[in-house]
Amino acid sequence: MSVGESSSSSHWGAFRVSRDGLVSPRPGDPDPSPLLGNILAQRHRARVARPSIRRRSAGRGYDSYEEIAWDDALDLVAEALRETREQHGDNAIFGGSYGWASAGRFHHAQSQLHRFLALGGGYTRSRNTYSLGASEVVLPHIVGKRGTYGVLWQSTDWPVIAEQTDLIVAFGGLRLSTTDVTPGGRATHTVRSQLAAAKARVVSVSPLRDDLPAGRGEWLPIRPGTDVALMFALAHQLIADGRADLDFLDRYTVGGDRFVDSVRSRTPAWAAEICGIPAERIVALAREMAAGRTFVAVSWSLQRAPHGEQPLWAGIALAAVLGQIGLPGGGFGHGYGSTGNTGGGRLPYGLPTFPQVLNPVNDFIPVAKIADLLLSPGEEFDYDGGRHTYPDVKLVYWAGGNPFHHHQDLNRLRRAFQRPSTVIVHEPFWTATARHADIVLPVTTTLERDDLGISHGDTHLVAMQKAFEPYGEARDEYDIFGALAQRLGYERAFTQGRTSDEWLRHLYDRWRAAPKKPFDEFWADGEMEAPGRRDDAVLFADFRDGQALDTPSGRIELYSSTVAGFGYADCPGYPDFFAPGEKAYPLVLICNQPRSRLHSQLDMGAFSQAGKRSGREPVRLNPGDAAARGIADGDVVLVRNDVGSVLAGAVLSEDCAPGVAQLSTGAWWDSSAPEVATCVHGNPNAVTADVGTSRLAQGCTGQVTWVEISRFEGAPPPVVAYDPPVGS
Ligand SMILES: Nc1nc2c(c(=O)[nH]1)N[C@H]1C(S)=C(S)[C@@H](COP(=O)(O)OP(=O)(O)OC[C@H]3O[C@@H](n4cnc5c(=O)[nH]c(N)nc54)[C@H](O)[C@@H]3O)O[C@H]1N2
Ligand SMILES: Nc1nc2c(c(=O)[nH]1)N[C@H]1C(S)=C(S)[C@@H](COP(=O)(O)OP(=O)(O)OC[C@H]3O[C@@H](n4cnc5c(=O)[nH]c(N)nc54)[C@H](O)[C@@H]3O)O[C@H]1N2
Ligand SMILES: [Mo]
Repeated sequence: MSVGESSSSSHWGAFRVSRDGLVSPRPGDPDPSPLLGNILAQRHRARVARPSIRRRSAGRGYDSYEEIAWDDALDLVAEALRETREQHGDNAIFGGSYGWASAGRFHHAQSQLHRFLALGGGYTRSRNTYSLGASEVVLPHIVGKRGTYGVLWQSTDWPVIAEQTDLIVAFGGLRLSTTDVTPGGRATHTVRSQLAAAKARVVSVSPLRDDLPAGRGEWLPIRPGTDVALMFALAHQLIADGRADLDFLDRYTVGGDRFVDSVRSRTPAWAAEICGIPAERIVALAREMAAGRTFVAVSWSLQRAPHGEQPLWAGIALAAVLGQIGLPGGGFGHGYGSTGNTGGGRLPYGLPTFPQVLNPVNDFIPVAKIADLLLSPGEEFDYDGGRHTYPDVKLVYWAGGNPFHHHQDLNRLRRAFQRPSTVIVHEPFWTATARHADIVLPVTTTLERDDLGISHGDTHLVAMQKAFEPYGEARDEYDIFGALAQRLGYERAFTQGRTSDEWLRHLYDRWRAAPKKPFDEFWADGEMEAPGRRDDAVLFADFRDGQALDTPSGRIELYSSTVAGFGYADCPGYPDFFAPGEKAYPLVLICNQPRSRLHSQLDMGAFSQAGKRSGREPVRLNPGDAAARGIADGDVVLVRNDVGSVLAGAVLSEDCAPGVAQLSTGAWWDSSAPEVATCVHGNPNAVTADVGTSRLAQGCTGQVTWVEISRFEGAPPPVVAYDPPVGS
């Protein structure tokens, strides 16, 4: 590193900050992410400068804030926690606090909060993720717990695919902008080069053409929500052609015979009607799949939708019919265009993370049931074969997430957030969630503290070095929780007597990576190559070689008597096709991940702002659909349905299949003109429905909704989402 330069990292990659405060990519990253263009917005005026409390006049989400001294704010928070525990019990505190927070293993907001709350008596938590809600619950029934870990976090590595695979059939595509991001960051972006180097032909089955880089393969536009029909028809054709691997089904699966029977009537002609892909194209694709080494890739997005369990199960069934599961470059994979480290190697040791303690409270919610939890205390819900009860939550504590970005049906969530007695939020920024808190505590960003950056399978450990003094009076989460624990009488248990600096050295020293530089040398170099990394894994190779899965049968369960025993009509014990059904609105709205930022983070950053249209989030639609509605490129449009409405800037694009529109997530919710729209800026969760995938997983279904789009007449209201609600 040059003199005065500091090293840092983010979920979208490692970078350097010069003495003058300029950001440049980590020199060793061959394909750095353009999202680095947002980094300097960490110093934007939308920051929370001082602890703030809500002026209680209109209700959460409507009020302005008053700044107070740190000691007073900490006293208030400590008192609220003590009172809630004493009067209502530990499970009256909801500390799920879902969200991505920032890269950095020590100052990771949720790890800090969970350790703090667990040591104080516990908290109601959330299970699973918005990313993979359906997969995390259904996969263990299909391939067992270990198999699930393999599918989600190891999988077949890209170099193996690049060398061995003849055909990748990518349901949901292989979207490169999504692979910019890896939870925890990644020092080296390699998906683009590996996809370019792969010999395979790629068929992208997706509603959007640019879910695959231009020129890299064939686009098969599909009606969203109908992939299972296509998978069944492909399986049907393989069987009809005598190309199904019946030996594999017999030896390695249970329910293979049942599956073969069930797709007998699922002809290509049947599927064509449903999914919009011509029958002869389906027949030809099945034959191409049988002709060589074929990899069936299913993106995470497919399961973030109603009945999201099914594309997983049907995709595995299709790969099982091909019989190449466990062969190099064949079989099944999940999330290859969803994150930068799927198929991105593995390290033979864990990561240097902040240690957690056992949470003594057992109450939980499936993560996307947050509004139901707050609205319906005492009510029962189904989850993975169990019946559970929502506890009566009185205090919500959120650090490192933005539910008023990430949850569906934001108006309903706002109603839910009126219910608890106390809402506490830690945020660097005045996000929509901070604006629903009673007490907002300002926290530092990654540029304002030292930390360690690394993710699963990463190539390097990155020194994350403080480049700026904290903004305003912002503090590190560690210091905030230390001060609260001190007030509550368990400071020593929380800190173990270490300062932040001492923790960093401690985590580094006990980290199992070997060989390892001395800490000071690593810190001066700014990084250290992760020793012993490998990227030659083949998913389920050991299973094919005879090692049983940890399912009840030891095999892949294409029929699960466990799931069948739950008796859920919306998720039976085998893969099934559920038609999206008749909709009251004509356009499918794809609410995918933004290419210009991570979720709602740094939406005010230069790269995110450059992608806006007419000052709003761009909504893309097919030129034919636009013409039919008198919409021109650049028009401000109203996107609406029964849930709500949202303004956005129209972008006409042949990359959207007819009937498909696309509005990415993450524009900051702006509810300043409710007479015009639920959000005047472009957050799609103004119009998504708050329903789970099924009674099995109860996962997030925010990926798709159905809408009408029209030109907005007149002068649209200004976007004020980045203006802090502080002052008179
Ligand atoms: N419609 C629809 N909705 C979706 C999705 C979809 O496909 N469609 N996708 C879903 C998915 S997969 C996900 S993962 C979620 C993402 O939802 P979130 O993870 O909640 O979204 P982020 O914008 O990353 O929110 C992280 C917040 O943490 C704050 N933060 C950063 N660093 C720190 C820190 O050190 N301390 C504290 N206290 N705060 C910090 C940031 O400012 C930001 O406000 O969205 C979900 N929502
Ligand atoms: N740049 C950037 N990258 C990110 C993120 C981000 O916010 N920004 N978020 C990260 C997170 S938290 C996650 S969980 C992952 C998510 O990874 P994914 O879930 O894979 O990503 P999405 O962009 O939501 O969806 C990918 C594509 O799926 C297609 N799709 C949607 N519905 C259907 C369908 O019914 N059938 C078919 N065949 N295709 C469909 C859409 O065209 C969409 O572009 O991305 C990660 N990467
Ligand atoms: Mo996610």
